[in-house]
Amino acid sequence: MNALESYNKILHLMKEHHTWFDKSIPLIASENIPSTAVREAIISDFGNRYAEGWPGERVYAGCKYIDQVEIICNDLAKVVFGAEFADCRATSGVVANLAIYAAFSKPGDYMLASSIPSGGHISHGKKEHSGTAGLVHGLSIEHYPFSKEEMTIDVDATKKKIEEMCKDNKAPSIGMFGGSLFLFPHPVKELADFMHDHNMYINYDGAHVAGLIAGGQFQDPLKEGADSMTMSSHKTLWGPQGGIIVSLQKYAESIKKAVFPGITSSHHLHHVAGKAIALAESLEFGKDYAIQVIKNAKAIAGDLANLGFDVLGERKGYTASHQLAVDVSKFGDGGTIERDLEKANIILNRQLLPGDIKAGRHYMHPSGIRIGVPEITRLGMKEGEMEEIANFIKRVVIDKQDPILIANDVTEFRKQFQKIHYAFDNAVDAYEYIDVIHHRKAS
Ligand code: DSN
Repeated sequence: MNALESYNKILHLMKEHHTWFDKSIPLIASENIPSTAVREAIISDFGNRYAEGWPGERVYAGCKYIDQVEIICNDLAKVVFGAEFADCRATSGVVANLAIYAAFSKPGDYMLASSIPSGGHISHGKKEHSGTAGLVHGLSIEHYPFSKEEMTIDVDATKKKIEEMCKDNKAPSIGMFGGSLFLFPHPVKELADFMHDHNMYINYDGAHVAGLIAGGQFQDPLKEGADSMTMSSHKTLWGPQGGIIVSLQKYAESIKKAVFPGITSSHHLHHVAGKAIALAESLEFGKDYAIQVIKNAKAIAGDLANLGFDVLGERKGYTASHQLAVDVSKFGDGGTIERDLEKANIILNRQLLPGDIKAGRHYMHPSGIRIGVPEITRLGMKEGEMEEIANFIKRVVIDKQDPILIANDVTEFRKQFQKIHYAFDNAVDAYEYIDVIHHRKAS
C-alpha cells in the first residue's frame, strides 16, 4: 500500500468502526461514550500544546486559556469527589497508580492488592506477570485473601495476613483497593484504621466505579479512610481516556511532583478539557445516571440468571456496581463466547474468574465473561432493554443460533438508541463520524 492508499484506508477504517458501533451493543465494562462537548474538546487545539507543570507555574508560554480550564477541572474534581486536593494531569489510570507508587513507596517495598482473577488490575500486578507495580516500580505484590461467596476482600484474613507479613519483615507500605472486576464495595472502612496503625498508605483504584462514586451510589473511599483515590476518566465517568488523582491535602505536593516531572511531560491538554466537561456533566447528571447504571446492571444480571446463566454474586444480588460476571463454562469458554457474541454485534470481554488460575485456565480461555452497562445506560437504555439484551446473549451462547441473524436483530434494536443522554448537549449522534476533512465553515 502506498502512502495515499494507507491514508485513505485509515480514514475508511475509522468510519467503518463508527458504522459498526452504531449498530452494536457495547458492553465493555471499562468503556463509555463521551458527550458531543467532550468530543469537541478532544479535537480542539489544546491537544497540540504543552503546559508542563501546574497552572500558573508552567514551563511553556501560550497557556493562559489552558490554565483556566485546568483550574476549573481540578476544582470540579474536588467538588465531585469531596476531596481536598485533585490533580487531573495523569494521562491514564495506570499512570495515576504509578504516580502513587512513586510518591509513597520505594522499589523493594511490599504492596497488598487483589489478584487479577479476584478483580485486580494489571497496574497492581507482580513483576513476573509484567504488572506495572512490580515491573516498573519494583514493588513486591502480595494478594488479599478473597471470598468468592462474597465476591470481595476477606477482612479478617487480610488483618491476619498483614500481621504475618510484618512478622516476616515484609511489612506492606501500600494497601491498594479497587480494580477491574469490581462488583461490590471493598472493605475500606473495615481495614483503614488497621492499615494506618501498621503504617500503610491506602490508595483506592476507582478506575471502574468513579462515575458511581461521583453520583453518590457506591462507597466513598476518601470518607472511609483511603488516603487517595486514583481513577480513569472514561469508564463510569464518561470523559476522554485519562486519569485523575484525588487525595487529602497533606499528600498534594508529593503527588504533584510524582505526576510532573515524575511520570508525565505533556499531560494531554485536550483530555484535561474533556475531563473538565465530563466532571461538569457529572455534577449535573451524575446521580441520575449512577442510579440507572446500577438498576440496569442488577436487572440484566437477574434476567441472565433466569435464562439459565451462572451469574456470580447471587447471594448479594449479583452486583452493586456497573458490571457483572458470568461463569459461562457450562456453554464453552469465555474467549470463544466473546468471539461469537462479537459476530452478533454484542461487544463484551472474556474474564478470568476466582479459581481459574488454580484450575489451569488461561486468560485467553477463562471461565467467565464480564458485562458492563455504563455505555448502554448513557444511550438511554433502561430495565426493559436489559431483558432484550439478555435474550440476545442467550440466543448466541445457550441456543447457539447463527450470530449473523442475531446481528440483524441487534441492528434493528439499536435504531431507537442513537443519542447520548445525561449531557448538556447531544447535537451529534452517539457514534456519528465527525468528518473534519470535509467540514466547511458556515458562510
Ligand atoms: N483492563 C481494563 C479493564 O478493566 O477493562 C482497564 O484498564
